[in-house]
Amino acid sequence: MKLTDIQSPSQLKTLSEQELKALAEDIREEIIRTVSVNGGHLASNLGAVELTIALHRVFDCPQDQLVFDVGHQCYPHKLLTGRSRDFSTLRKLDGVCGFPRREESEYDAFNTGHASTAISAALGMARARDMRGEKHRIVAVVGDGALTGGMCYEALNDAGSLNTPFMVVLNDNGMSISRNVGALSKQLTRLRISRGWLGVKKNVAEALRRIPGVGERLHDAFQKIKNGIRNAFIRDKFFTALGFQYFGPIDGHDIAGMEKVFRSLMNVDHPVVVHVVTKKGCGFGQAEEKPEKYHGVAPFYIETGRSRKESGPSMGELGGKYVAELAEKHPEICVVTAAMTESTGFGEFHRRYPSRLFDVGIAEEHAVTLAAGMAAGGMRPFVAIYETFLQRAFDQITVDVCLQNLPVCFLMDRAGIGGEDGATHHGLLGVSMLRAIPNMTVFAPRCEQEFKAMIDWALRHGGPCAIRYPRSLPKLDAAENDFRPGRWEDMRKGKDAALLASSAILEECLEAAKLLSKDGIEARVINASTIKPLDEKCLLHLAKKQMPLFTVEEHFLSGGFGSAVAEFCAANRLPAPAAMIGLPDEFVPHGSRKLLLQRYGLDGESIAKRVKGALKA
Ligand SMILES: Cc1ncc(C[n+]2csc(CCOP(=O)(O)OP(=O)(O)O)c2C)c(N)n1
Repeated sequence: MKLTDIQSPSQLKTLSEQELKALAEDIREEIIRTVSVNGGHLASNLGAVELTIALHRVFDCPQDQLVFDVGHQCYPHKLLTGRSRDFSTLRKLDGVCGFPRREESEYDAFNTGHASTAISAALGMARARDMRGEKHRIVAVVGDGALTGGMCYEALNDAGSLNTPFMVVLNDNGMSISRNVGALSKQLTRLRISRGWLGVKKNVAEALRRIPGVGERLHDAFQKIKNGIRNAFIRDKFFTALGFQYFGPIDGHDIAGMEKVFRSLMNVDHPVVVHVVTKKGCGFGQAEEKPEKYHGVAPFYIETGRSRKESGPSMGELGGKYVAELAEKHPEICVVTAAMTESTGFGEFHRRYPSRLFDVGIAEEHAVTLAAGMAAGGMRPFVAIYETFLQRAFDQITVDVCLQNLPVCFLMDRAGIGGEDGATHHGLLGVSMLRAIPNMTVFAPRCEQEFKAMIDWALRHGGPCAIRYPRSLPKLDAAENDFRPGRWEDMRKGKDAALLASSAILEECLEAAKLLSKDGIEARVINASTIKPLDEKCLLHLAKKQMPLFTVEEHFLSGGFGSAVAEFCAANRLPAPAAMIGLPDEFVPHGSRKLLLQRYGLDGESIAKRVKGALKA
C-alpha cells in the first residue's frame, strides 16, 4: 500500500509484517525528502517511525488519543492520519504545521511545541474521560529529554493514584537536542545497558546448560547472578515509587514486540510506563551519526548534508563567543542553559569553560532560580535561552531575580517572529512580560557591536537585565553604533514623522522611510534599543517638535513597546502615537518571516502605507 493511499490509521491494522516494513521505509523517505526542502525536525521523527506505527495499530484513533510531548516527532503520525498528500506544505504558511494542531486534524489530540506537557495534558484528558463516563484510551508519548522538565514529575506524582487506564510511553534515545543530562537520564541509561547485558547473557546461560555433567548447576548459579542484576536495574524504583507500573526497556524499532506490550497493557486499570528504546535519526546514516546536528535543520542537500542556504554565525553564537572572551578576565561569569547549549550559541563557551556552564535540561524555571542563587552567591550568571521558552519562568524572574535585584543577564534568543516553527516558537511576549517587572532593564540590539556593548553594560550593572535578539540581524546601512543605555539613536534624519523601533524590524522601517521619501515624506528612524527604561528625553524632544510618532515592533501590540510609549505620552499629557504598528491580539501561525511580516503589515511597504494614511487623516 502506498503511503498516500493511507487516509486513516485503521488501514494499518490489516497490513502484514512485510508491508509494515515497507511502509516504515516510505515514511522515512518522505520525511527526509520533505525536510531536506522545507527544513524541520528530522532525527526525532526518524526515530519514532516504528513506535508511531505500533501505537496506531493497537489504539483506535481518533477515539483513543495520543498526546505527543513537544510534538516535534509527530511527522509519522501526520503521514498516517490523512496528511500525506499535503505533506509537501510542511511548515509553510497555511500548510501542514510541524507540531500537532487540533485545528488541523481530529487525530491531533492536543497542541504542543513546548516540552514536558504531555503527561499533564493526557492526565487531564483521562480525568475528563472518567468524569464523563467514557471508555477510550489515552497515551502520552514523552522523550527522555522532555522528561527532564519539572512538569513531568508534577504530573507523574499526580497520576500515581489514578485507577483507570493511563499509559505513558517513554521514548528513550539517550538524547535531548544534545546528549541528555541529569540523574534520571543516567538511571535510564543503566536500564538500557542492563537490558542489553541480559540479552547477551541469555545466550551464555543456554550455552552453560549444554555443558555435559556440570551444565545444569552452572546454569542455576548463573541464573542467580543474573536475577541479582535484574533486581538492581530492571525493577525500576523511580516510576514504581510514583505509583506507575513499569515495563521495559523494549526495542522501539520492533513493531510486533511493541504491539504485544501495548496490547497487554492497554486496558489495565492503573497508570503504566512503557520504556521504549529508539535510535535518534534511525535509517538515515548522517542523522544517526550526528543526531544533534539533524535535530532541527534548515533545508539541506540529502547527499552531502550541506545547508541549501549558507548562513553566517547566529547572534547567539556571536554573543556566546563574546561572553567566553569576557570570561577570561572575569572569573565571576558563568552560564546557564536549558537543554539548548549549542542552539543558543554557547557551545564554544562550554568547550572553553566546561565547569562554568550548567545545562540543567529542559527546566527553564529551575534555570532561572539557579542563576538567581548563583548571583546571590557572588557570581555573574548569563542565562542563554530562547525568548519563547523563558515565558515558563515568569514567576522565577519576578520573585527570585528581580525582587532581590540580582545581577542575572538574560540572553533571549529568537525574539520576534521565529518563522516556520510557528505559534509556539515565536518570541512575541518578551517585552510585555519583562517591562512589567520592577528592576528589570530590557534591551534589543540592532547589530553585533551594540549587542556586545549591552553585554558589557550588563556585566557592570548590579541588577537584572534582558537582551532580546533574533537568530540573525540584517546588515543595516548605518553609521557605527554608539550605544548608551537609555539613550536612543538616530538611524535616519527626517522632519515629518518619527518611526521608533529596535532590532531586526528597523530594516523594514528604513525601507518604509525610503518609500515615503519618494512621496515627499521625510521620516526620521530612531533605534530605540533600550526598551526599558524609555528614552524619555527623546520622547519629550519629539513632542516639542510636534513630530507624529509611529512605534513599530515585531511583538504583540498588547503590552509591548508601543504601549510603553503610549503610557508615557498619556502620563505626560503628550499626544499619543499616530499609530502603533505590531502584531494583533491573535496567535501568529507558522510560515516564513518574510510572508508573515507581509500578512501582518510589518514589511516596509505596509509600514509606509500606514504612515502615509495616518499623516493624511
Ligand atoms: C520548554 C521547552 N524548552 C526547550 C525546547 C526545545 N526543544 C525541543 S525538542 C528538545 C529535546 C527533546 O528531547 P526528547 O524529548 O528526548 O525528544 P527527542 O528529540 O530526543 O526525540 C528541546 C530541548 C522546547 N521545545 N520546549
